[in-house]
Amino acid sequence: MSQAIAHITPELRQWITSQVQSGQPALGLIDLMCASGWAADVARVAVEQTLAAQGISWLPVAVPVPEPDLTESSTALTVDGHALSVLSQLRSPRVIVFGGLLSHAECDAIVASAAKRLARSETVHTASGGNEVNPSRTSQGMFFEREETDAIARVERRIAALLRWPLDHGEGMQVLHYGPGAEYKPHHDYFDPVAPGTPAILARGGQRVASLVIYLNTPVAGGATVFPDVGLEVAPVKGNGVFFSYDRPHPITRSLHGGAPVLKGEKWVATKWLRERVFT
Ligand code: PD2
Ligand code: ZN
Repeated sequence: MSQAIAHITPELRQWITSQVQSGQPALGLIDLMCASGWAADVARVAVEQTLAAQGISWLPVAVPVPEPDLTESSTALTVDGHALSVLSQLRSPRVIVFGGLLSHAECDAIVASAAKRLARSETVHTASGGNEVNPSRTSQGMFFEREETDAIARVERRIAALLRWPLDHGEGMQVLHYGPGAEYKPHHDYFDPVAPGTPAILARGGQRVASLVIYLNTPVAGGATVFPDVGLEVAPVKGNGVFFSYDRPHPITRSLHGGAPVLKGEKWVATKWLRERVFT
């Protein structure tokens, strides 16, 4: 991807702009670039970013996304010897709620190793590509390195097998702790294609294409994961997880979601974000 970005020169942007202005549809333009030797990745990112930077309304191209194999059974699955269930699913947005994704012992082990390293959660500052403290996110959090502990590595292998997405395409697992009243206001997990800091973020593995939020405890009240576009509320239950994918960085995916305020007790979650390519 960094190589891809390096290829997007001002001359290329100018050529794309002139093609679009002379009536060439954006999708046809990507095909044209591929036919004349451009890598599909470079062509897609170059066209998307050139148009987005000019405020030209453009629906990004859909990409492949993680998805479990539910052909054998749509309710009971065994992954790496671990039995889990599909509690509910939705097509649009693509959402699957898994039961028993982690054992209670695995949840407790992850909370115990995360608890000592918590700091106020930050969100991505897309103008720069860095991070910032944001009032819309009042949890505390930390990131594990990929495969940092035995428990994390085992869970990551299970997630990779379940979602049929390579382990090295995942960001390090994030653990969040919400106290009473804490919440995460509705947002999209993909990176805004128009924001100036986005190319630097995409250089580390492309766009996010899916999220898996795993509940590490059961709050006394509140703390659901909500999908406002479709009025869906997923109850936080220890060991369960909510998976959702988005095949393009666009609200058409209906993947807007948030963490509702914790009303009583506390809430612990682990979030795994999956990228298009190897995350470095
Ligand atoms: O904690 C949640 O329910 C939640 C909600 C929305 C987590 C995330 N987003 C996230 O980690 O992206
Ligand atoms: Zn989120």
